[in-house]
Amino acid sequence: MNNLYRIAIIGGGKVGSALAQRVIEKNLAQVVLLDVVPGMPQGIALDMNQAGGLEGYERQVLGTNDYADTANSEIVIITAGLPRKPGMSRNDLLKINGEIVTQAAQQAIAQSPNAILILVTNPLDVMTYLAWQATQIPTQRIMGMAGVLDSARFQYFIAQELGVSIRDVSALVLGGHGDLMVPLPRYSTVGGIPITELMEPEVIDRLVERTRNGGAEIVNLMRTGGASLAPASAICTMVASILDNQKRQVAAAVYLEGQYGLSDIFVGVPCRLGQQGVEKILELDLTPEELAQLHRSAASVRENIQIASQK
Ligand code: TXD
Repeated sequence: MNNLYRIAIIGGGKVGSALAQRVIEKNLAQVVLLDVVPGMPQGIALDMNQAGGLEGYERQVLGTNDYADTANSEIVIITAGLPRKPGMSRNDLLKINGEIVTQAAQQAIAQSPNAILILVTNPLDVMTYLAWQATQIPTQRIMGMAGVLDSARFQYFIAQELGVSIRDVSALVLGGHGDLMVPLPRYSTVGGIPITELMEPEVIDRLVERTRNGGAEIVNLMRTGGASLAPASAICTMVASILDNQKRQVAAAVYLEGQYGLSDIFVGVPCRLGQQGVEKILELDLTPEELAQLHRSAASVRENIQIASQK
């Protein structure tokens, strides 16, 4: 693998900084960490670079407030955004983060016109659509991270419930990254055996519900801020698959043009990730109920795109 790859992370908050750490610890790429807060990404970078000798990594993080430093990145990951503050409605947040993400995507792509863009900021599927509209980059080169994380959460809950090694569990979650996401028990397995053959339906329903509320459960426990470690691992999995051309088959928010009866929308479905970005979208033979759930989730994404796009 060419170790001189360069990735840019826009937004050096909890997820952005955790991702920077994952990427350099795996020696995957040089990292440029950009944030609007002066000094903050520079401080994080210095702190992480000083651990290089102890952890044994040679890649470094460059902290910056200037997009020029992100030039010629192979991948740009956008985690920039504001959390919801008291008195701010969901719709207000939608518009504010929409503006942040739109500007971040435009400025980053201006510096790295051939980059692959991975969106992370919530509401994820909506932000991915807005970033695509703002940059007009080919749809193969833009995607949102949610399915890998949601599937990892489902995977963990299944392993815990059955008391089996998490390594033998493979789980699949489709749809938008919200409480209408669509965990798919039929396609979730332990050592190749679908969990529908290993657990009672009520137990599966409980795990599905917990997966849907996976992010909120952590926010409720932590009270300030939310998940960052598993999200960073999920993004890092996508980054590694792209840089290393691994062709991992994962769920990600990708642009649909008729698949699953959906068009002109980004929503989570299984796809293969390699050097070209989204190299293949897989269309599963869903049951009418599963398909209806996916359409419900997509309808809510579409509604939010409209709200975010209103001036
Ligand atoms: O599955 C998923 N997609 C997610 C998404 C999993 C976890 C977190 N998810 C979302 O990612 C979350 O709801 C947020 O929208 C983002 C980032 O989460 P994080 O926990 O890292 O938020 P922070 O710590 O508030 O960091 C956001 C940073 C912060 O440092 C701001 O100063 C910065 O974004 N920020 C900006 N950077 C650059 N440019 C602009 N305009 C900007 N505005 C804010």
